Parts: sequence; structure tokens; C-alpha cells
Amino acid sequence: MLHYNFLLITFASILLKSIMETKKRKLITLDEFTIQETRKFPNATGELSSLLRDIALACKIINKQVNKAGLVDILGKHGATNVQGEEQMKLDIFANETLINVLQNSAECAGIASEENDEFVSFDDAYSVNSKYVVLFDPLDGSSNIDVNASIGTIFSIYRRLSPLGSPCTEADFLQAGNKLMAAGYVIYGSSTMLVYATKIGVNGFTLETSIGEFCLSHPDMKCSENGKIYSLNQGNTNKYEQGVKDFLNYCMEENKEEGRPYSHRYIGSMVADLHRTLIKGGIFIYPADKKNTAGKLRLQYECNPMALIVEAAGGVADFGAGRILDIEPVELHQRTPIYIGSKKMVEKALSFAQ
Ligand code: AHM
Repeated sequence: MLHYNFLLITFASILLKSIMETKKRKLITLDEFTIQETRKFPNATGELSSLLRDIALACKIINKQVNKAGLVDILGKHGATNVQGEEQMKLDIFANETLINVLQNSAECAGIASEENDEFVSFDDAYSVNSKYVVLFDPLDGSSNIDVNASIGTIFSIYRRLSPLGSPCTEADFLQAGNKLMAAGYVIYGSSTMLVYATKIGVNGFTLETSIGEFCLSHPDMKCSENGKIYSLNQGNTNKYEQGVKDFLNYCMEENKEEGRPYSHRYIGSMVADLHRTLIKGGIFIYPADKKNTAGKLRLQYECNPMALIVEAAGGVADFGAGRILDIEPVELHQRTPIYIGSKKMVEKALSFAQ
């Protein structure tokens, strides 16, 4: 009898331990996470969560195609040029169309603006005109990396529209400053696929669990460290840079054992990949103005504002050289801006050379 009781107790404690461990390991999907977050705000309607679910769905479809890129004839230039005069590639077009189609069918999106389209698109069907959000996106950033199998990404931003519900969107809906963003994020198609999503109150990362087709919380409450040891910019352009940027580069390369210099230089040439590393490991990413391109290269509304919201919400800094990226009042959809973004102290140091 004693022996039987002992076995029973042992079995029960093993069972309890395994239940506790399963609970500890429980996967939290993006949907579950956003529902839990929505419950914290009594007036929240869940529309933003639903919109995020639709964007995630589009990115899962894009991810599938990105993974297949080497196998099917979808790689290579398509021949068309986008509004910036750059050659589009087939995957760019696929990603653009996928996002537009999914968001047009979403009940929560009134219209979109894409880096690949000259003009914004207002969805004027009965559901969409009554939606309160508009979405801006760069469907496939870093596309010159597609044919070398390096990481690329989708960047998105969500604003509450300014035009009245029930009417078509106007350009003003898409020309809001970054400080008006409701949310922003990116999906990196890399060694694993990850969705990083930010609101003003924080940043969370979700890794795509391919066996169940769900983004699962893997990087809760992401923080950008206050200082870093990696600088990231196209060093090949040094001759074209202003003296302040050249001086900062010299500072990064200078030997100073106490301060851990020289710093390491890392540059993929894909903003999502370079920013993802900066967020996780700390450091600075710069795409400055130069003598020829006085506004830099990267687009304010499609690339810099969403990344600025993410990095600031993680405790970092994003500046255009003379102020916060998020405070720039945009005047056109495809406007460019210089950007200094990343760990607070490193950005401050870089800017101190520009004074
Ligand atoms: P893309 O829209 O053609 O992909 O260009 C954007 C990319 C960014 O991802 C990256 O940071 C930058 O261009 C790299 O530019 P460069 O090759 O001039 O260094």
C-alpha cells in the first residue's frame, strides 16, 4: 500500500511539473498577444489588432514567395521603374500587389500608400470608406539583396485617417508627421522570418513558426541599448559625405582601448536588416545627406518614420541631423530625409561632429 501511495505521489508530481513547464513554454501568437494588449484599454475596438493580423497575413504570403525566389522564375528585374526611377524587381511587384489586395479586402483599411506607387490608393467600397486607418508601406525594402540571398524586409506604418469616415481618403491622411503614428513595424525575411511591431508604449518581436504558420512572441519588450560598438553606413560614399560625417567615421575607426574603439563596421545595404541588428545589438545606422543628394536617399514616410517610431519606442533615438525624424512635417509622399538612428549615446556622438 505504502509502495502504491509513493508511486501515485511521484506520478502526480511529475505530471504537475510537466503541466507547469508546458505553461511556461506556451506559445503566444501575434493574435493572442494583440487581444491581450487590447484588453488593457477599455475603449479599444480591436480594429488595430485586426489590421495588424491582415498585414501579418500579407507578409506570410510574401515570405513564402521570398523563400521560393531561388526556385522559380520570379527573380530578376521586371523592367518597370518605380517613382524614384529605380528598377523594380518581380518580387517587389508581387509584394506590393499582395499587400494592396489583402488590405483592400480588410475591413479596417481605408486606403494605402506604397513606395512602389506614384499616388496613394483610396479603397472606396462600402466597408473601406468607413474604416478609420490608412497604411503606408515599403513592400520589399533592400531589393538589390534579393539575388544574393541576403535579408530583405517589409516596412509598414499605420495612421488614423484625418478625412471623415464615409468619404474617400485624401493625401493629407498619408502626409501626417511620424509623431501621429498609431503603430509601425517591419517583417525581416532572414534566417528566420520575424515581425517586429511597435506602438508608442513598446516594441515586441514575433518569429514565424512555420510548422503552424503563426508569428509567435519571441522577443518581448525589445530595447535598444543606450550605447553600442557597431556603426553602419555605406562607407564607400565617404568622399561625398559632409565633414561632420567623415569626422565621426574617423572617431569610430580611431584606437581608444578605454572606450572600446575602433568600433566594428557592419553594412548589409538593406535597411530592415541593418536596423534589426542595431535594435538587437545596439549601434548606429546612418544614411546621411551628401554633396549630391542633399536629402539623403531613404524615404521619410515609408522607411524613416516607421523605423524611428520602433527605435524610439525601444529607447533609442532617430534624428535627421537637426531634429527628431518623427517631428518632420511631410510635404510629399515620396520625400527623402537623412537619418541617424540607433543607440542614444552613439547618435548623440555622431551629431556632435556635425555641429
Ligand atoms: P531600395 O528601396 O531600392 O531597396 O533601397 C533602399 C535601401 C535600404 O534598404 C538601404 O539602407 C539603402 O537602400 C542602401 O543604399 P546604398 O546602396 O546606397 O548604400
